[in-house]
Amino acid sequence: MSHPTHEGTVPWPDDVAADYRAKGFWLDQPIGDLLWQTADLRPEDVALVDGHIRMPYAELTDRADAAAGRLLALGLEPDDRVLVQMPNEWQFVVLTLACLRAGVIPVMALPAHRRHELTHLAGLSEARAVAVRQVSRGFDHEQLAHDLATESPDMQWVLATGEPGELDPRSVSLDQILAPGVDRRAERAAADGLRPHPDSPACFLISGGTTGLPKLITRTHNDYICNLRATAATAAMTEADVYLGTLPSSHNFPLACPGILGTLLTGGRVVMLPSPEPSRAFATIEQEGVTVAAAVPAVAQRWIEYQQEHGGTQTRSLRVLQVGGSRLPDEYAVRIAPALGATLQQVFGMAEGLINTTRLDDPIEVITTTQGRPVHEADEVRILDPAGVDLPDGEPGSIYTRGPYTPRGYYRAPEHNERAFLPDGWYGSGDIVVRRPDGNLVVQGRDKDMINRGGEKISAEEVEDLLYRIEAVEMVAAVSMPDPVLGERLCVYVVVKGGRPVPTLEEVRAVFAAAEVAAFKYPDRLEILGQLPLTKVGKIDKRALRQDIATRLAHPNSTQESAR
Ligand code: OOB
Repeated sequence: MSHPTHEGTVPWPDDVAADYRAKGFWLDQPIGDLLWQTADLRPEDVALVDGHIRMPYAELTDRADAAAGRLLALGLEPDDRVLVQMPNEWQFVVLTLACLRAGVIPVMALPAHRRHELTHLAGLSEARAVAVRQVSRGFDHEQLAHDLATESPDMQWVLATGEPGELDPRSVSLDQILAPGVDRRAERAAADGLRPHPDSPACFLISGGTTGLPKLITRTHNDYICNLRATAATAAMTEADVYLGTLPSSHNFPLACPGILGTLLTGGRVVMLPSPEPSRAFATIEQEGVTVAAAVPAVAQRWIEYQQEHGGTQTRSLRVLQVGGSRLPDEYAVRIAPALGATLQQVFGMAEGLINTTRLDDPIEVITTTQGRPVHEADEVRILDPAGVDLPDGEPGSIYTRGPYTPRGYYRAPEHNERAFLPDGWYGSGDIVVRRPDGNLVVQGRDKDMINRGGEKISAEEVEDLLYRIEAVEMVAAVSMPDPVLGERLCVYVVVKGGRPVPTLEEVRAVFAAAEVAAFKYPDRLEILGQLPLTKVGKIDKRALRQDIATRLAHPNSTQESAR
């Protein structure tokens, strides 16, 4: 099958791609084809649950096909991008499937993103439409979407749930787009005929990012199917499974590891919940007979504590609890099975590709102390020292990877690609990892300048750039500080220009709010220093600062500004 050339993406080399095809790792089918095959086998079975809505497979695929047709009728074309920012609700799933059918590419913005991030993502992807829930958690997404459309030269449509606003002629009712079809057979036939190229992007994911604003990651139909099938296999998914989607669905983990798409591909059922708050999550698990759920460590921790406080058997149906996104402390790992009655599956993954998991039948020691091993036989992993030399098992080093679902570069980011990828396509995630002789990986730290705040990734550079907008700021450094709940929080060190008033944490946070930045990037703590410590080569010594804040937290009687 010939390659389409997708400007801005970095293809796998031809010989590697041919090998992946020959071995059946790439099926050369669009995701829609496979998913619709699964759906056709069980039209009456409930595919998607959201509150009182219970949508059978037939209705899900009908709506998605009708929606695919309506998106194209609007004027969108295959390969056009739609910036999608929606909460966990059935509309997100139908819209995503419609895009996959039509070959329109969803750009998976996070619900927490605000003008700062969305403007960047819209510009970089040249999005022609934006899709939002009108108002979510008290925030007027529709208004912001209209502002984006006004400012972004490519953006022609604002798709919003609810009655189309009278704001301007670009408004389109997302409810109407996602409504049931009128002529089922015709809409199905039309969508069947679209079949996006399997090497074309199925979606754009957002990178956690270490430099400035987030990068876009193009995931092709071929690579994403490979990701879905491998992660569904390691979670032993079957059509009897009921998956609970509580993490924001646009993250790779709940979307595709196996997540929403992997569950649907297996013929199981997806239950959408807007938040992982324990009382509601537990009630839903019980009511819907949820068998598989995914959580970040902070959520798993809350679930364990809630269960221990309230007792009962609400989570009885839960077969697997996947935990990933940041390091799960071993002391919590051992408590999951006894408290929740589910097998823990640690997941060390990245939007850039490689997914590692523990296996359900692994010894308990592996499950509770490691982050597992690659899910696919063709995943390649190397652990390198700072000079780029391969390290033996047992020695910590930087992890590099290649494989059938790990793209070879970020979208339109040649300079950044030079830093993040080795010349022969190995992606360096910036995690410091030990590979044990049994092949399992243990994540020990990172050498990337990022803060992992409960699974949400914050680029230190992005935060520092924002801080320099403050007049009085002479020098800054953003570092992680340990936190018992989120694992890490964001601490900023600031040197103030001589004679200028020292800003408070509230003032700093107000600057971030005024810049309309996602709230998880607001600093949690501010430390003022006369000067920042430097390394021998004259760079800011962040290791010393992390040590400093850890010491201050351990001895909390120093004068400081804290958000907590
Ligand atoms: C997931 O994806 P991203 O793209 O938000 O973040 C990737 C980074 C990794 O490079 C690593 O630094 C960290 O998140 N991470 C973990 C981890 N899982 C992810 N660090 C320690 N232990 C873990 N278990 O976070 C993601 C994507 C797919 C599945 C699961 C997580």
